[in-house]
Amino acid sequence: MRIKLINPNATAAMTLSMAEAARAVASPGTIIDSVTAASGPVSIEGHYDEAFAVFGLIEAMRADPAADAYVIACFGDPGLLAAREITAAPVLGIAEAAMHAATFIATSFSVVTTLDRTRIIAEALVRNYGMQSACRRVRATDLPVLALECPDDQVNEIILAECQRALTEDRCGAIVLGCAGMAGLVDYLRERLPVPVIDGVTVAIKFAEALVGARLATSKHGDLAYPIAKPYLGAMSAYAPSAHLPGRAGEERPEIHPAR
Ligand code: 2AL
Repeated sequence: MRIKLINPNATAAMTLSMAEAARAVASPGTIIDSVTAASGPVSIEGHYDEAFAVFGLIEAMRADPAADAYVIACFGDPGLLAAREITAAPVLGIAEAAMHAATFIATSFSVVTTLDRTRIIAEALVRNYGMQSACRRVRATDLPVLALECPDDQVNEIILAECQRALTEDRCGAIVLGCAGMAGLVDYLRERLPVPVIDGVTVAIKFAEALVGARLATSKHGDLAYPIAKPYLGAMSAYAPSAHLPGRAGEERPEIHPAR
């Protein structure tokens, strides 16, 4: 199977580190096909960044409609439901995947993320995903996302110290890493912390493999049905959903809803 790992920010160095983490856990028959957003913000650290990152995400999906599953590798899960609308393949967001993984192996978790404003966005995701009873706290490190691009000892120590505070102050049973850029830190943190450390990129890959293996596709009924065909005006015209849903010969799953 081929999983499209999409970094919705435009920083290629981050894509490389998350792809390495993904390939380290992928099953032998799984191809991790990673891609960096061709347009949009270099890091996603707020609502405005998220709104514009969705264009790069959708472009990446449209450029590759035949992937078996898609992983959106940003902890804000930007555009997750929009992405699920345009394909029948499973689409995983790393925040949702990580929080669910945490509840399978612990009764509580804390999230350690980047900036304080990102903390507030992650708290909203916790509520949105119904994780309030399991999530003890979302903690910020005040590190900008791009500080994780090639983390040095100081960055590693800041994240480790926040994880340690989570254990003593929140008494959580697991740590969820709140940024895709932290995927390469898992081994460093696991060696130093007595609880499971969950990186959303790797668990999203494993969930994607499980869903494809179980022959489960994204529902095309109700709000995840393909978008309603209509014109989009002005600069957004290229993103207008088309009226027809071409299926590839011999495939049940229709391709991603193309532009007209
Ligand atoms: C992120 C992330 O994972 N990638 C990015 O650009 N921004 N989210 C975050 N919480 O810092």
